[in-house]
Amino acid sequence: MGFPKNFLWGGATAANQYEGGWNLGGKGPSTSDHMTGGTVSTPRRFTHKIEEGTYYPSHEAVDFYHHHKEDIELMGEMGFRVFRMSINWARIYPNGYDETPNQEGIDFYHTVFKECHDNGIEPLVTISHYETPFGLTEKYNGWAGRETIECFLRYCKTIFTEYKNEVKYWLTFNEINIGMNPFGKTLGLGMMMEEGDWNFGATETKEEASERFTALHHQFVASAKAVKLGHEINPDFKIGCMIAGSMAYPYTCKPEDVKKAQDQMNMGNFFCGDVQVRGHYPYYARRYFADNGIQVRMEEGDEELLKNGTVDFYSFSYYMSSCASADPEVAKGKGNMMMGIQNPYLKASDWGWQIDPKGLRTYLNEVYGRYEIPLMVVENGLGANDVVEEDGSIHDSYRIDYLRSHIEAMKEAIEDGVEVMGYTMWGCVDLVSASTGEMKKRYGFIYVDRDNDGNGDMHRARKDSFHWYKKVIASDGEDLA
Ligand code: BGP
Repeated sequence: MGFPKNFLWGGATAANQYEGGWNLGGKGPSTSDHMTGGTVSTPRRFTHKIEEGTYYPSHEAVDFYHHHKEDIELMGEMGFRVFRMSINWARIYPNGYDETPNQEGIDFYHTVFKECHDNGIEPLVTISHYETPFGLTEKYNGWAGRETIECFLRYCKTIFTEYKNEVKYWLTFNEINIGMNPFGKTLGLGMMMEEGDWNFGATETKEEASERFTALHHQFVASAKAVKLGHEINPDFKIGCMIAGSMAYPYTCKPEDVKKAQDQMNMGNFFCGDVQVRGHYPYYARRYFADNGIQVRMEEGDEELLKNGTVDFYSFSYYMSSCASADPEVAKGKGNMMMGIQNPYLKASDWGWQIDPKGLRTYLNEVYGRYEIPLMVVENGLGANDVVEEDGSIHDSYRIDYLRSHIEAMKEAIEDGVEVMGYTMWGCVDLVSASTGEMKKRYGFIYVDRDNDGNGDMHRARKDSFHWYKKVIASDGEDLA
């Protein structure tokens, strides 16, 4: 009972929010490098050209590029067994479509992986985490172009070969189901978006929706081919999918609400996992596409490819849950990427994300029951506004409470019989928020001196949660006090 001894405890980051050095060492720009800063009330803007005098938080982010040694040592001090990070695709292939890789980029990650191993940490690498090279966006409209599949495969071949003895765990696309929403078309699918505010409530025509689902189909094919290729290069590789876990409850027990919640779970949560784990489109796709006039451009042989490239494990992010109602009048939550209806039984974070640890246990059971393959929680955490005391200490008891309750729920799920491989808390070092572009929305065990406008000397500091998590890992999840 309890957490297995080999449980992969650790933390997670993504290059676009963490690494910086956006134009150093031969790196090209990615879609994220074209997103300006924002706040919970002011949306981020997407610009086609990099505007002089405008602040783009990913450009320096929190400068892992120059702080990797220090950060990985701090992770080692906490006892991390795994560190989830992403390789910045445009650091390896600056335009995405280049014929040859950038050696300086390749060397950078060799250094990082060596530091991980020197500190007893196994890297878990996300191959694409909101980092489509901007060159591909301009040339092929990102993943809407079928050519992007081959560019991605070339990139995968390079990194799988280079790092085959340094990295064992891989994820193909971060939160691939962000592409199920119009707001995910640029960040997730690398498609060109009109200049202007990033709009979470964006609507689209049937043609645009067809283009988006075609782009997503290309990612499914690319993911399947990558899994197959990875296993050929090193049969010990474990390659997973990564889903934005969204638990939707019926707002009432009215049968209409129950059906609405089921639809929301299918289209919002299960669709992509169904393709990547089972190797074919789910049965409900046909009706959804027909009802919405969506036509996906598929080629002969694609079905076979999907079947032959199913993932080894299912990973997901989990932050909150939401409700579904058939009544359009029921109030919507605010400031929430998934835009669910508020649950009267739950409290929300300062950014409107509804905190629901028990939902994590339900979610784990739900997904394990569906697929019966190992699961991994690769993102979970609380974005909060931390206060630095005069003596430099940071007392983040609210974060400890959040994490404790979710770890307890995960433990219950393990005792229910669910196979969970590991847990990487999101944003273990403070980093840029994906939805709002802020620094103020902090997740870390490790504080970084950097604010929303790019001020600060980037020094690192241990928060109270740092010492707490160290105890959690040392006790294999037994000491959560
Ligand atoms: C997920 C992303 C991460 C991360 C996290 C927290 O959607 O995979 O990149 O940012 O959410 O979200 P935010 O940064 O908006 O608080």
